[in-house]
Amino acid sequence: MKKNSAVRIATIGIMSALATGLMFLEFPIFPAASFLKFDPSDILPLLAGFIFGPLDGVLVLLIKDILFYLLKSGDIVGIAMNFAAGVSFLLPVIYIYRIRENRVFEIIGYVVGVLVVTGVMTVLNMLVVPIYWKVPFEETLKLLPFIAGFNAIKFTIDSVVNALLRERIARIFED
Ligand code: RBF
Repeated sequence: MKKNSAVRIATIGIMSALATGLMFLEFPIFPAASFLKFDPSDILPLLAGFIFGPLDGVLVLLIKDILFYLLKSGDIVGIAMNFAAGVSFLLPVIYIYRIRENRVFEIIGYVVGVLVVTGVMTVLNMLVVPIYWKVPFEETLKLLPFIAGFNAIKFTIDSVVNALLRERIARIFED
């Protein structure tokens, strides 16, 4: 797919703005770990990654997180965790899809992406939560099922929505 750079830059801008808006819909899934908030905004970086490439996906994610930090959150730790989760999901999905651009590799990508983000964020939370919330490590361990469950649910939903939308949206950009 050939992409003209003005279209690419404009689309990245629109996708970043839309993603920022979607992030405002955030809500907690588990009352026991209410700092973990679900929002559907990571679908846009993923779409950008499929259409333009992995680095453009990361760019949409970064712009979304910076804008959300400035407009609403003000919490650099939460934003950094959101970014870390987005990247550790997006990169495996896109790089696996690029091995063979077909439905099978797309699905393998989603499965590996969900496993990678769940593993990475579980470890990261074990390191960050005791410092961020000033709770002992044993208390943090009790949150482990919620942290793993949260990431698995969030990124499975993103995968399903992306799988349903991706081709229709990518078609708009075909020359
Ligand atoms: N977002 C994720 O998608 N996965 C995570 O594992 C995750 N862990 C977080 C841990 C802490 C301590 C905080 C403060 C936030 C975390 N977030 C995570 C981001 C959170 O869900 C939300 O998107 C941001 O806090 C912005 O409101």
